[in-house]
Amino acid sequence: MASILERVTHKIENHERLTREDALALFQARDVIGLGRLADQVKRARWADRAHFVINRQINPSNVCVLSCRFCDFATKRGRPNAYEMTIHEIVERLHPDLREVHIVAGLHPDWKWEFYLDMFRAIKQRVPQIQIKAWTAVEIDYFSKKFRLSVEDVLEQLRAVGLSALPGGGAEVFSERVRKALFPFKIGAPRWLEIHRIAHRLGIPTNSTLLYGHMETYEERVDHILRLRELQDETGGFMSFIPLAYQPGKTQVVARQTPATEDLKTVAIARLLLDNFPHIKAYWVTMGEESASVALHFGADDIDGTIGEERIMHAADAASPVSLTRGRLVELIRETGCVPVERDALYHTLRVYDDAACESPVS
Ligand code: V47
Repeated sequence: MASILERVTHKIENHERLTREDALALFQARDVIGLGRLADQVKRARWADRAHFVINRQINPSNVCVLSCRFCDFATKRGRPNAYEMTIHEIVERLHPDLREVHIVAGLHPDWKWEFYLDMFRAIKQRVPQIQIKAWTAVEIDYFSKKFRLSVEDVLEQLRAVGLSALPGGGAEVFSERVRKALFPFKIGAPRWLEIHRIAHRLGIPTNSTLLYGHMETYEERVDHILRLRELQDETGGFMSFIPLAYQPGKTQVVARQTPATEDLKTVAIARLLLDNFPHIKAYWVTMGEESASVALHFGADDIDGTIGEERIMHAADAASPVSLTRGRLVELIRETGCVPVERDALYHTLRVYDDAACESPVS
């Protein structure tokens, strides 16, 4: 009988879609290298040897949050020693003219007014007019809608009017009611997360998607999550990328340690094979680490995110990665894998292809 890899290879060659059963069998397959090779072929058919990155800055304006999700080491309450809140001035002074993307995600702040969020974007655009703002997860959009009594459409349209370009993919965690009840019972679940992304896509706002894995979810739950994203993408076509986020256990005691590299690489590869309608699979170096992220570029990923500058969510959970990488390091990291670095903007427009190593001057 043919192995699962042979069966899946046959399906891919015949442009047949992979099923839930295929994906579950791939998670059990022992031939991780063969799986990676197959995902790499699929990636190469789309992107050849290109690998994307972005000159970006992450800003997490506050960790004060009305929720207290069990898996999260970032959120806290006002008055606690680790609580912080940035002013608009403090946000804006983190930006510089070379940036193409600012990625903003925070806690669900109990007191900030709607005008504060709008003024934040106005000030960002005033400081760096060409920057693209990728901000607020579906969880935050839902919170704004309820707190400020606006429809989701109004929230998104008003944010777009002051500079929003795209939504990040966070807040999805894992689309399992079982896990939600255990780890984030007061956060929106799958139907609302998907609905908000559907609305964004309908309004022409592209979005990303994530999966938080490596805690208490099963392979079935991981696969169901990815398939629900595939289903919405069939309907709207509005997702740019899928980002598997390896859980950083921090001090939460949800699990003892982070998933091993093989698990991260399998998840990237299976996502690339299942998500035949997604342009990009991102190996997020902050959670995977630079080493696994670079190997992931041979396991189906075509993107490694960006310079970041500062990251507080994963680092509150003791992520071992640095908080920032330079453009030069990202270019080098991609080149070391044999891929061609492609600098992109937040919407994946190509800005520069680093295809001539010989005439490259050192990049900062
Ligand atoms: O929703 C929280 C996750 C997400 C931990 O769209 C954790 O390009 C691992 O939205 N270990 C927010 N993950 C991050 C996010 C994101 C990140 C990178 C790229 C993009 C993009 C979006 O971070 C949350 C949650 O799922 N998270 N705590 C943790 N300890």
